[in-house]
Amino acid sequence: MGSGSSKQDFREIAQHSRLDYKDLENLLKTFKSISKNGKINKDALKKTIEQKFGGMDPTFSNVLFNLFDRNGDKDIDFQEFCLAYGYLVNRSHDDVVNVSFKCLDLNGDGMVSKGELRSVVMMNKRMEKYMRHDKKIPLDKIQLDPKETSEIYAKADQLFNMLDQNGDGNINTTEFQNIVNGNEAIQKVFTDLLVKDHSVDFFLDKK
Ligand SMILES: [Ca+2]
Ligand SMILES: [Ca+2]
Ligand SMILES: [Ca+2]
Repeated sequence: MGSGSSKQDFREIAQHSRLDYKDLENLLKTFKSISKNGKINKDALKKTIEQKFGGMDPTFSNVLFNLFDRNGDKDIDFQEFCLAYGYLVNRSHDDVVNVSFKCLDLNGDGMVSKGELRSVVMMNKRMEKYMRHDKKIPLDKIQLDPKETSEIYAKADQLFNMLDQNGDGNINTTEFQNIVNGNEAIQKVFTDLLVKDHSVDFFLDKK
């Protein structure tokens, strides 16, 4: 799909993203203000996040970018933008498994390492703290104390060991799908981990 957003496109996007027409109109405005030639690249996304958050956590911008760039071509088009937004807002989604995997695979090599899982869990914790401080401290200045950090790592590692079924130190897509598909509790963990509801206001200033 190109950058031209005809009524037909809108209908299709509305159906898939579970967003209403009004939402899509607002999103299109936001999308146009961030995008160049109908696409948002990683730099443009970073800049937008920086403006909102004062500072930028690299893990966070990677997770977000992976969440949006569904086909992995390193650009976010309008349809992807809406789908991810709908995912964040509605929290009822069919592709939690695939999206989660992409968000966790920060370097895009097709596997989730222990370090990547730790980073994402850590990012989530910092985001929580950031919200608790009323966004007064820039996100990249939020620090966790050693006790918090070791607790987070322990939790992340426990999850990692559960997912790494063959014990080779990486989670591949098959392992991930096997465990996460059939397990709603784990799906919920990932939904909570990846991006919180309050993160939705990155782009839209809802009145
Ligand atoms: Ca894309
Ligand atoms: Ca990886
Ligand atoms: Ca493995």
